Amino acid sequence: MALISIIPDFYPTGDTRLLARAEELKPTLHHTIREPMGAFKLKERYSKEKNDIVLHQLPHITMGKGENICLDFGEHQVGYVTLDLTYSGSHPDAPAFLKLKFAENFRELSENSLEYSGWLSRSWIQEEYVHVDVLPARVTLPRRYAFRYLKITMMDTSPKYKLLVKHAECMTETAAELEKIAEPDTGDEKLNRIYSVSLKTLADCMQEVFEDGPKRDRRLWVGDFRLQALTNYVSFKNYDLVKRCLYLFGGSRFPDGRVSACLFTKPTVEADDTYLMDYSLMYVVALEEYLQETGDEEALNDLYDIAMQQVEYALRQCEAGDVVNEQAVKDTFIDWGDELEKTACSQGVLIFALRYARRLARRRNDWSQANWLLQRQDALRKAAYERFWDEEKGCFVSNGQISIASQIWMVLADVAEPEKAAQAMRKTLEEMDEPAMQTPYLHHYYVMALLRAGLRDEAIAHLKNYWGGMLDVGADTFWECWDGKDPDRSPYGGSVVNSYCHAWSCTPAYIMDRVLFPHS
Ligand code: RAM
Repeated sequence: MALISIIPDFYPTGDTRLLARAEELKPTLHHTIREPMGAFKLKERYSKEKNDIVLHQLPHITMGKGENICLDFGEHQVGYVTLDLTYSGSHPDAPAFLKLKFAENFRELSENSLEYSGWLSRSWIQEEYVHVDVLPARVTLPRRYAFRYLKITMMDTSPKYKLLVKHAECMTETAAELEKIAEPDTGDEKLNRIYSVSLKTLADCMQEVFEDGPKRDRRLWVGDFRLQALTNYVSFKNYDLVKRCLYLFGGSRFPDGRVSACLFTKPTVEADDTYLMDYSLMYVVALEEYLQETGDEEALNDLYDIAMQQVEYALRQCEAGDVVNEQAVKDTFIDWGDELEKTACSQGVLIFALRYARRLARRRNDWSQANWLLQRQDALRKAAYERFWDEEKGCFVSNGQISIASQIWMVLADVAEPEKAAQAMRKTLEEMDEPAMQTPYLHHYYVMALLRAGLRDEAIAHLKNYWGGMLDVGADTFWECWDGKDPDRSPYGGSVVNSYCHAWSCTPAYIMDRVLFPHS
């Protein structure tokens, strides 16, 4: 499923007051210098076999035409790279022509980007061709990269000299201060590691906004943002960054007031012409959760109407019969994958968001709105139960399809009574394979639905199994997409553009801290 929305003559709103407030809340970025912890050569340019190099010998290892050296920075980095290059042999009589490839994990390092032909731009692949005219040289690359490995391939030199990589460093950049966070102590080694890696994932995505991924798309998406904000509350507690993002989304919207699914901040703040109904509803949820944490009256006053616009728009999509219409379903993301029938999910997200919208209305003492939202919530919940609950099958069925995603959103929306919710969720454990859940985004909501249905042990097991599965195959930050049964899976037609440090996978720390093992 390609998600490409192009609206001709799209002119998003620009609320200068909200955007000015967002600007004031811009975070300080912290920088650290990191050097490689190891190095190796790949046997062939795209091979998975490697020969290790003793690091202190690196400045003496020469590179001739076609040879490569891979620097291993030990863990995922986000930042700017500087290389000190020199030569051995005669004076260089031709430029050094290098290819630099940055990779978030080892798998990506040995992929040949020329084989990629997916629907997402190949320009996301982090590779550069560089000519160095004069050696020795200090080369500082202008782009910010997200990587653990840097492969330097000597595309061409001349027979008269060889290249030496004397030194390399990365100036990392993040709005988070990971070193100030205490080590987790869950009593379970795997959970501890999952906790730490989830915070490392979040830290690397915390830049001038909560980015979805520092490799790609490097921008604010509402669905990712809500999960980042939650995890931030149990860790870095950067409330201003959350507020900034709420104001950015509020400050540039669709002309009819809808919150865009994502937005650009450079060169100026501009909403993308992509609307996802579930994402715009997550704006409402994120605002209410932010207020739970901070009680920030200014934000409530400034953003309340915008939040209400989102639910009101979504509610207009289900005027006939209290079930979302086809357009709403088309506008709903939930997860990647074409096979998923999303009617129940779309309805579920709306009911879920109404719970938060009602809380907002109560905070604002807007009682008539709160009352109206309650009535709509009840009507939608009743309609959902009638339309989707299948007594014989003992679970929710969405237009003939039984999926885990439908159970998740019906359960999170409290559509069925607790016993039936538990029955439906148990069925997901036993017999619902297809359509498979594809991303940690949906897996997060899966864990939350298991917990809501009272299946705590199953939720913990899933957390360990799914996020732990990424650790088992070498993750040091959590990924955008992971399916242990299909490790090559990519929503984009090629895993070389997948992001391996992705915001929506950062929630295990939140789940452990707030839900599984809350501090007394
Ligand atoms: C992708 C991004 C982002 C997600 C959207 C729907 O492009 O990875 O994280 O929110 O899809």
